[in-house]
Amino acid sequence: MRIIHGSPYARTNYVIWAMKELGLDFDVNPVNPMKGETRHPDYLALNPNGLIPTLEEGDLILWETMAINMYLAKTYGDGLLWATDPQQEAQIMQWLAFGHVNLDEPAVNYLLHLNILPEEMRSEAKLEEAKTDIVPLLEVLDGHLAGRNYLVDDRFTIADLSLAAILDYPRKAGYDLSKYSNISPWLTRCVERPIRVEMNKI
Ligand SMILES: N[C@@H](CCC(=O)N[C@@H](CS)C(=O)NCC(=O)O)C(=O)O
Repeated sequence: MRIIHGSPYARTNYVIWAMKELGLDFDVNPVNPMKGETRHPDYLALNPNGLIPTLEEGDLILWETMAINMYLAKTYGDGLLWATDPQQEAQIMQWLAFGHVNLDEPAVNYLLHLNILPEEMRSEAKLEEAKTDIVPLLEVLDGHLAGRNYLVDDRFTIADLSLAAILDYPRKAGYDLSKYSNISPWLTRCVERPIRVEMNKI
């Protein structure tokens, strides 16, 4: 039995996309941080950080989105979302770290202060900071994608999935990526995958 604990609209969404691409069966146990459900003792017993998502797969309890997606891709994605060549594997990990450690923070802060947080908690200064902080990261990504269809090995891997998932929310919220001439077609290529199109209908 595989259970993903979280909210389909938060970072949990990155994991759900990966599981769907890999054709894995799973249940979603809804955990809503806005209702304090991440602070419930039962949830803290799974993830002492009080954050979503958490993957439960048999005896395995795993948190941190990047670790979960690496585990899923590596275990079930050979030839699909992962790589067998150690150098390509390292490049996938490089882009995952870039996405989850660097890019995710300003992307999420942009959304939080644009429209997700209750109005009284939003900050114009933090919104502007997120917009500024994301620019050099987008420039790095755009530069790498010049002349490439995908981040590693010119095929869709967990690195593309994770970075596209991170950027898909700002894109849908109106963040203008059009000036990044390589990111724009790459992101379209990723989010127009049939599984993602289905997910975006919900
Ligand atoms: N580094 C963690 C971050 C997880 C995280 O911040 N999750 C958010 C929702 S997307 C959360 O649980 N927030 C609840 C809170 O901050 O109390 C990961 O990537 O899994």
